[in-house]
Amino acid sequence: MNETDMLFYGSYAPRLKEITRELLKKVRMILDGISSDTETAPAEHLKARIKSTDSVRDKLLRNGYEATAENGMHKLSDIIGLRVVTHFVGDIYTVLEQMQQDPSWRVVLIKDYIANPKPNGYRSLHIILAIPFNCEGIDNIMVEVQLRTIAMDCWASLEHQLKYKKNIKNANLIVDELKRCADEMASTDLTMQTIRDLIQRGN
Ligand code: 0O2
Repeated sequence: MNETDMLFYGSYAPRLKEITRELLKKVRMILDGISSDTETAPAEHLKARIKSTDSVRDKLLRNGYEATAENGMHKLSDIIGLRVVTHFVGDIYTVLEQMQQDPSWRVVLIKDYIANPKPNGYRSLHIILAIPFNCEGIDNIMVEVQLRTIAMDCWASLEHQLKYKKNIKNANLIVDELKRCADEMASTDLTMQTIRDLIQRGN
């Protein structure tokens, strides 16, 4: 959290940082548990972020709310966001299963953009969790956990960069090409999963 974010979040800031640390620890434990059960690490990496002031303000204004930290805490479900990047598609559902069983939170919503990709080709599985906040009169906050493979993460990261390039010529062509890349990467993900299954079964 930079200085602008500290000022924006004010008295919520210390608790937000504390919860983010706790969540990272908890999810790391879940990933380690899967690793020791299956003898393969499900995640390539795990990271967390507290939403930037600009991003909170944009989202609140877009949804017709005043751009305050208090509204952010009450109206947004991704002030805290975690991202688990897995090796294989199957790992995503293994992690989901473990997260659904954990008593530290309540699973509020699952958005499966892998089974149902967004029209632009975006794929990931989003879990919205309700986590005890117990600070400044707020009992619970929502947290968004994004689960995606390395290939999905690669596509999302490149698409995110390109989206912010202004004055793109042939925008329709670019959209079509990005969608084609997303579909090709999804197809590769499935092939990699099949190869892993074959290896694990001993061919
Ligand atoms: P950041 O930088 O991650 O904070 P909305 O955000 O209003 O469109 P909703 O329902 O809140 O919709 O969330 P949604 O669409 O389920 O997921 C929001 C987050 O998923 C985004 O966060 C991105 O991180 C990611 N995401 C969703 N769609 C796309 C996409 O088409 N391309 C890429 N690269 N990422 C996507 P934020 O808030 O945009 O930003």
